[in-house]
Amino acid sequence: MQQTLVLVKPDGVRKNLIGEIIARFERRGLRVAALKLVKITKKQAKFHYAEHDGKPFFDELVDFITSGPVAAMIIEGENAIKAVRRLMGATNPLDSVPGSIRGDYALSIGENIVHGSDGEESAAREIKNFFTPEEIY
Ligand code: IDP
Ligand code: MG
Repeated sequence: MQQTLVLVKPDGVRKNLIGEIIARFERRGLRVAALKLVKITKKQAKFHYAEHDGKPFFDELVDFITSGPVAAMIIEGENAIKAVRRLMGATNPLDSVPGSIRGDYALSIGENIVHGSDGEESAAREIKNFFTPEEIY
């Protein structure tokens, strides 16, 4: 059993896609173990995206992810990390297959609707950045 951190990013929230995205995970057989709407701080955003610090798009990324509320959730299930990444589609929506979340709802790499942890280590770090143990069911 794995847990992964998923964010419906501010563009996904603005487009009223929270329910649609959660439904795709649930229908696949994955479970919501924690869920909340939050406007994240710059500090929290920089920690979340620490691996990208120094890249040319880093400041833009932090500005965007803090531009409005995100729907933060822990998705749990067998191989949840990979299953969620596959459901999300490729990072650049132009390469995401239709049928994936990004392939259906996004066109721009900077505004690609959804985040999902890319491995067990990042999932553990990212979950701690968003949820206390008491918030996880
Ligand atoms: P991921 O979200 O698919 O894991 P990452 O490589 O971890 O992709 O990048 C984090 C986020 O940063 C992406 O979802 C995307 O929104 C943004 N991003 C990645 N590469 C670029 C880029 O070259 N230009 C602008 N934004 C980018
Ligand atoms: Mg990533």
